Amino acid sequence: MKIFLFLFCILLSSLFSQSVKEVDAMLSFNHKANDLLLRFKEGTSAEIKEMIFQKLGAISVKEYELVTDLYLVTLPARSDLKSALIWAMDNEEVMYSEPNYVRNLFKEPNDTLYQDIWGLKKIKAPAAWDVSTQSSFIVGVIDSGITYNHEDLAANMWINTAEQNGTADNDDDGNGYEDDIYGYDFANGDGDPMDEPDGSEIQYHGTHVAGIIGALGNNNLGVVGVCWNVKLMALKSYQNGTGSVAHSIEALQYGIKKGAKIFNMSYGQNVFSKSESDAIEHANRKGVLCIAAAGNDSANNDVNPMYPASYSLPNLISVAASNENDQLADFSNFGANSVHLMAPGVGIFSTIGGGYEAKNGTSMAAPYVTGCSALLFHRFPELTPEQIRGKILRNVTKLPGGRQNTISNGQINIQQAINDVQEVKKNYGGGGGSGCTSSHCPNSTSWDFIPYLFLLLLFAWKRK
Ligand SMILES: [Ca+2]
Ligand SMILES: [Ca+2]
Ligand SMILES: [Ca+2]
Ligand SMILES: [Ca+2]
Repeated sequence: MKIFLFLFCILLSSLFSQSVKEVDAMLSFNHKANDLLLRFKEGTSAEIKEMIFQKLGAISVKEYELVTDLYLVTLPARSDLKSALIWAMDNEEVMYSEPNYVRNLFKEPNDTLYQDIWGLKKIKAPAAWDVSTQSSFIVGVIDSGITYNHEDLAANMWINTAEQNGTADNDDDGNGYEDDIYGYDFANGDGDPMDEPDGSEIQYHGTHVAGIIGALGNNNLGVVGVCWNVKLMALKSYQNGTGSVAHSIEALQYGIKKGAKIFNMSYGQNVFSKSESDAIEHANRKGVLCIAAAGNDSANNDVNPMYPASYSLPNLISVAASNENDQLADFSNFGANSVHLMAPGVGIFSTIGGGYEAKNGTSMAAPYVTGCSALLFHRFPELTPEQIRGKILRNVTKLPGGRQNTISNGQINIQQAINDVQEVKKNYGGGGGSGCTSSHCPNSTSWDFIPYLFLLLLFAWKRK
C-alpha cells in the first residue's frame, strides 16, 4: 500500500510541477507585471467569478464582450503574479489564465530606401483600379495611431459623427469611450489616437501603414494607397513601439462594435496568447478579417512561430515582405507552412507626420494585403473572411522554384484576385499549422504523468 501512496505522490507532484514549469515558461516572455488574462469556463456564476477576483486580490477587472467570460485582471503593484497564475490555472472554474504579454511594433530594418511606389505596380494595383479604386468598408489600424489630419489621409479617416458633433469630455455615443472621433488611444486611455513622435526609434509607424492601405488617390498630392477611398480607423495601442495583448484585444473589440471589417496587425512577439487567439477567432464569427505581419527577424515561423501572424485561424493572413526583384526581403520572416504570401516591403514610400517617407519591413507588406482585402470585400461583399483569403491566395503571382518561403509561393496580385469571380473551394489552412505548439500553451493537457501511471500499474501487477 505504501508503494501506492508513494507513487501517487510522485504523480501529483509531477502534475503540480508541470503548472509551475508552464507558468515559468509563460513568464519568461515580456509581459505586464501586474496583469493576468483569465477566461472562465462557460456557465461560471457571477458570485464565483467575484470570489475568484477577490482571492486573487484584483484591484481592477475588465470584461471583454468580444470573447465571453474573458477578463483582464489587474493586481496591486509588486504582487506575486506567478503564484496568482498557478492558483488560477489550477482552479476548477478557470478555462485558462495567462500573462498579459507585451507585443512590439516591428522595427524598421536599416536598408537603403528607394523613393518610388514600385509596390503598387508590382501587385498590379493600376490594373485592379480599372475595376474599383474604393472600399466602403472600415479598416482598423491597430498600431501607434494615425496622423489623422495629414493632407493625404484626412479625407479617408473614419469619423464617429456622434462624437464629432458632440460635447468634449462626454461619451456622446455611449460606447464607453469619451471623445473617440477618429478611433481611440488605448495605450494612453484617451480619445485622441494621434500618431505622435515619442522619442523611440519607431516613428509614425501607424501613419505609414495607414497610407499604404488608403492614402487619398487622384488628389494631385503626395502618394496613393491601395484604396483611393476607404475609411481608416485609428486604434492606437502602441506607445514607444510597445503595447500589450490586452490593448490589442480591446482595439479589436472596439473596432468590430463600430463596424470595422478588416484589421491590420503589424506587430507581434514569439509567444502564443490564448486570449488573443480567441479574440481573433470570435472576430471571424463576425465576418472580420485580420492581416498580420510575419516579423522582421529573418526567421522561419514554421520553427519559431510569431504571434499573431502564426495563429492557425481561417480569418488570418500572414504576410512576408518582398523586394523589387521578387525575392524575400533579407530581413523578412518566412514559413512554407505558416506564412501565406509575400507583398512589397522594401523601400515603401508612404505618409508620415508632416510629410512622406520610405520605410522597410513586413509591417509595410501587411497593409498591401489589408488594402487589397478592402477592395475585394467591396467587390464581393457576400464572401466570408476565409473566402476572401482563398481568393487572394489562389491568385498570387507564383514565384519560380516551387514552395519555399510561403504557403502560396507567391506575391499578392490584386488584378487577378479582383477579376476572379469563381467560388473558392480549397482550404488554404496556414497560421502555425497548429494553434499552440510550444510548452507554454496555457492549460494545455500535460501527459507527463503517463510514465508514472505506467510504473504504478506495473508495481500493482507485480505485487499480485
Ligand atoms: Ca464615445
Ligand atoms: Ca464627446
Ligand atoms: Ca492620445
Ligand atoms: Ca494622394
